Parts: sequence; C-alpha cells; structure tokens
Amino acid sequence: MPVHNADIATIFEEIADLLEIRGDNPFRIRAYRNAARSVGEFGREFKTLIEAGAEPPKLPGIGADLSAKIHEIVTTGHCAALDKLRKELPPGITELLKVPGLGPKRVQALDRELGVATLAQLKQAARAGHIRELAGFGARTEERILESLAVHAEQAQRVKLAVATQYAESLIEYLKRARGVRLVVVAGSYRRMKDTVGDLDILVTARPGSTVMERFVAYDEVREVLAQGETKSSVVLKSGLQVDLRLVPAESYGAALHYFTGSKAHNIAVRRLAQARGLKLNEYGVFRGERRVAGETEESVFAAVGLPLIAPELREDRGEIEAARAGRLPQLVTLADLRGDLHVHTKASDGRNTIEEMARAARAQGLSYIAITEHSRRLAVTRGLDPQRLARQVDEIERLNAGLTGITLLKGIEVDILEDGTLDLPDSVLRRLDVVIAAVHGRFDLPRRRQTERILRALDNRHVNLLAHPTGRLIGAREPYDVDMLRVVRKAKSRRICLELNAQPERLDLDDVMCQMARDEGVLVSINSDAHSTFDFANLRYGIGQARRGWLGAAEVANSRPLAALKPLLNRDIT
Ligand code: DGT
Ligand code: CA
Ligand code: CA
Repeated sequence: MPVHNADIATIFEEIADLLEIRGDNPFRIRAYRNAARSVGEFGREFKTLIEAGAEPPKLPGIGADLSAKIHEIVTTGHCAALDKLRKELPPGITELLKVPGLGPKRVQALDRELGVATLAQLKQAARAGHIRELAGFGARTEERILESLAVHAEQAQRVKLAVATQYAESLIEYLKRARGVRLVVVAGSYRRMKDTVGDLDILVTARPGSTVMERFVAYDEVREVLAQGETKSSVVLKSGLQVDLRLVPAESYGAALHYFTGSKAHNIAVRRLAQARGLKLNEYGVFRGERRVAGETEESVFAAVGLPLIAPELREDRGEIEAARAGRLPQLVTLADLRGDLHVHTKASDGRNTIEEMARAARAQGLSYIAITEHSRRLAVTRGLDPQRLARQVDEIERLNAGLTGITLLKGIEVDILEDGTLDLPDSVLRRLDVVIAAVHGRFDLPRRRQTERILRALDNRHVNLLAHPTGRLIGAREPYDVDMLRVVRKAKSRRICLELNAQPERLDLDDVMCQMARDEGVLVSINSDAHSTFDFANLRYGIGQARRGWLGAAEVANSRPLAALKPLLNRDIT
C-alpha cells in the first residue's frame, strides 16, 4: 500500500495523542509531534526515496528510532507501536482530543469515570448532564462541549488543500496511465483552490473502450467503493478522502468542467444568465432547444452566456459575474509574479536550515530576495532572538550578501506583539532592520476591543512594515481571534503597512475574504512562505491560490515588486 508523508504524519500524531491520554513522558510526546511536523512538511515523498534505495534525509528531531518507524510505515503500511497503543486504549478516543476544551487529562477522566470514549458517547453524556458532575468540569464546560460538537460535525472530514494535493497528484498520475485516457483534471473546490476540500471531483475524457473506471476502483489506496458505473464512480480512500470520478464525452468536457468546478452559487448565477438568453445550460453543454451551441471548452460555455473566461478561483458568486460582464475582471497574481519572500526562518530560531541554505533554495524557486525574520526573545520555545543574537545575525547577513549572487538577503525580525500592544524589542534595535514583521503569538483570548487596540497600537510603531498572519487562525484547529479586521486594515492603510498572506497550508491567513477587504481598502498584501525549511517555499503556491480567491493582482502584492521598487515601501523612517 502506498504511503504518503501525510499518512506518516497522521500516524505520529495519533501516537502522540494516545501517549498523551495515557499520561506518558512529555518529551516523548513532543518528539512524535515534532516528527509529524517534519515529515508532513518535507517536500519529497519518503516512499519514493526509500523505494529508490536512496538514503532517507536526516531531518532534525528524527533519530534512529523514528527513522526506523518511518521505514516500517513506508514498507508495511503499519506501525507496530501504534497498533499496540491502540489496543491499550478504547478505539476512537483520540477523536475526543479534537473537541476544543478537552485535553488529555479530561479525556482520561471521561473515559475512566463515565466510560465516554467516542464523540457519540460524549454528546450523550453532555445532553444527560453527566459531565457537569465530574470533578474539574462544571456546567459551563458541558455547554461548551455541546457547542463545539455542533461546529465539529460541520467541519469534520474537510481536508486541507495541501494534504488533498498529495492524494490528488498521485491519483492523477495513476489514472493517466490507464488505457485510452485523454484528459484527467480535478474540478470542484480543489480547482477553486479553496483552503479545505470536502472531496475530490475528477473528470476524465477517454477513447471508447478505455479501462479508466476499472483502474480507478482498483487503485490500491481505495478503502471502499461507494458506487461504480459506466460514467460515474465514487470511492473512499484509506485516508478517508472521498473521490468522485466522471467520464465525460469530449464534446461536453468544457460544460462538465464548468459544472463540476462550481461553486454551486456561481453555477446557479451563470445558469440564470443562460436562461435569460433562452438557453439551457447543464453539465452536457449549452443548448438552444435540442441543438448544442457550446460545451467543448469552458471558454465556449462562458462565451455562450456573453462572458469572458472567469478564473476558477473567482467562482464563488462574490461579484465575479458582474465584473466579467463589465469587463472588469482582475488580472490575478500568479506564482511567477513573486520576486521575493518577506518571512523566512532559519536555524537561529525554530527553522531547520542555515541562512545560506534558505537563500539558495529561494533562488532555485526563482526568488531574488528574502527577508530573514526570526522570532523575538519572548517566544522562548522557538529560541527567539534577543538584541545580541540579532546583532550577530545582522552581521552574518551582511557578510553573506557580499558573497551571494542572484539573491539578496534582507535583515528582519518577526517581533512579538506583547499583550499591551508594545513590541518585544526596542525601537533602537528595530530601526537597524530592513523588514519588521509584527506578530501575535499569544493571548488569542483577549476580548475584541482589547485585541483590536493591541494590534492597532503595534501598527503605530514607526518601524513595523508588515503584520504577520493577521487573524491567527489555524485551519480546523483554531478560530481567528476576535478582532475588528476592518479597523486593522484601515490602520495598515494609514500607516502604509502591508498585511501578510501567510502561505503555510494550515494558516492561509489572510483568507480569501480578508484579501478582498484589503484590496478594497487599498492595502498591499505580502504573500510569504513563513518557511522553516528549504522545502517550505513550495507552499507559496497555496498562498497564491488564496490570493487569487481574494481577487488580488500582482500590483496589490508587495513582494511581486523587484527589490528596488519594494525598498521605498519598506523604508518607513521617512514618514
Ligand atoms: P467541497 O467538495 O465541499 O469542498 O465543495 P465542492 O464545491 O467541490 O462541491 P461538491 O464536491 O459537492 O460538488 C462539486 C461541484 O459540483 C460543485 O462545486 C458545483 C457542482 N454541483 C454540485 N451539486 C450541485 C447542484 O445541486 N447544483 C449545481 N448547479 N451545481 C452543483
Ligand atoms: Ca468537491
Ligand atoms: Ca463531490
């Protein structure tokens, strides 16, 4: 069975969860969590490396024991250590950890005191009022559990785009090798670059007699075949991701691609335009009476209703149809537009590579500048820099710049915004840097007014250039903090500060709607990798996807400018 890095990471996470519920050694738990992150973010598949007989790379935090486990997982699909732990604890208990407010201690208590070990049992116990009776829980906790169960049910099963990409790309490669296949494309929310996807919708065109359907259901990552037909099949992969495959005739390809790309709201609006012209639009084509007038390409479908092609990322019925009619569609930013990256970590704080390694990797991605922006001292767990260490790094950057060609290093910092809105390093230090990123890393729980005031105050600092991951969300794990984003955006505008679109797949923060807000208010966005290793520059593609969903063109993206054009923007001392 093929194993992706995401699968290895899932196994390590589950081991960490189970160890935590069992009350194991915290260092051991942390080792598994770090390993999960290392593997999950690693840019090449371990499977491929190991199968090719290559020496697997040495990742920090992955010693001999974890290395052996990776090898075991890749070659057998199993991890004996996990199987053993699972036998010791009730099945499904790790699901309980995902409920906000339930840590390992509480999960343990629920299991021991109430025999609650599944989400269904949790819900039942909460409804019956049993949870409030447990020591350390209370009525308020019980209420919160019920609330989060409702939210959880809604979000359950959505997969982050970067994870879905791993599954989609290998499946597509596999399908392309089927006899008679012509085109294979993933439609749906995946094509619209939504931050998470519910399932994959794949369209295929093929010559008559193609074996693609048989090949699809025989894919060795398939856990369950939900339906198998001549033109449509659905499966669930072992990872839990559902995949729908449709075989469409070539003359309907464009209409089907448009239909299954969605979104539903966009489709409905386009169909209305067709109806107004006396046309019928469905997944088979555009028809006048019985006669097909379009459908082979997406362009032909749009043209039939009087529109230019609308980029998939815009198809959310958020004004794209009106803009298309008026000839005012934005020219969306592309990956090739990015000239630099303003948020990069190295070994000096919690990154994995040296400055020079990061510089070379960025250059290989076609970037011509990066800002080295470590955490500041407050963030001790990341070995954040104090003024002395920062000064030494600045010297090192100057030395490296003298020797590097094709890429320029900017001196920066990701400075913590303290609870009162002051910054973790003094102005005398910040003023020596090219790029100052201000970032919230704690006290996510402040009430709206105080959170907003805190951030506005930080943006009043004359050295700040950029606000990192402005809403603090972690997809599926942490809601944005409660903050008045319109006021933040307007402050950024008045202070000529850029807002970050952090491209880490679990952040994508700013999100699409917030990008649109920044654009409307005239604030520049910087699409940054927040790279912690040389592989993370690859995540910029997800940042671009989100930016495109937020209607951004190159002109609205700060780091699409060459360094010479960016410099005046960064030099805020003149204001
Ligand atoms: P997801 O999978 O939840 O991330 O979101 P989508 O957008 O991929 O939705 P999905 O997989 O349910 O359906 C794929 C596309 O098919 C959807 O974006 C639009 C189209 N579609 C599905 N159901 C309907 C419908 O009832 N009416 C119309 N007009 N289009 C539909
Ligand atoms: Ca879908
Ligand atoms: Ca679907």
